[in-house]
Amino acid sequence: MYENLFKSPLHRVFVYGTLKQSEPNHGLMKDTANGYAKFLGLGKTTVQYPLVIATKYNIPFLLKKPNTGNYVFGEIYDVDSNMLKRLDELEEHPQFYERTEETVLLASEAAFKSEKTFEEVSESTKAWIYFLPKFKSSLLDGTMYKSYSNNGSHGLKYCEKYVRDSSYDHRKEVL
Ligand code: PCA
Repeated sequence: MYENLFKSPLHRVFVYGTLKQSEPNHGLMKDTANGYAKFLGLGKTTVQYPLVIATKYNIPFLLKKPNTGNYVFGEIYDVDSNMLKRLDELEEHPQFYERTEETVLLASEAAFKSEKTFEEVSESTKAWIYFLPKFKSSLLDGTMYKSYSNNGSHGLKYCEKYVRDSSYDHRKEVL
């Protein structure tokens, strides 16, 4: 498996939604059949963006509207090209979500637990983020989160892809 690292460059990804640890799509990143993924630490955006939960499937979206919403927390991984391809398939990049490379802060989990601020214990790095580039402006009327959890007090449980109604186009709710 590691020999693939010689063939495949690594790509740094900031995940903020269902791909995080303990969230519904994290299994995809843990499955070595999909490629390689190494957890580097916690991440925080250096620009405010709206993080919303939308559609009847309760999908988290980071909206490409800088300087609106919050500095959003997530997790940062280095992944190989095979894994990146799987992530792109899941997020339907670039037809639905679109990933762009952004400057983010990276902190080890241990450092985050100290008394210091995230900014004090983190370093700046570039990472790919899956955004919704174009969206209905009504999405900005709802709650904007600082971080995503499927089990949050919002009660908006994510509906996984395999149980969705194939005749229903949820994209119409947000595009
Ligand atoms: N998965 C991607 C984008 C939104 C989602 O649920 C992520 O976790 O970053």
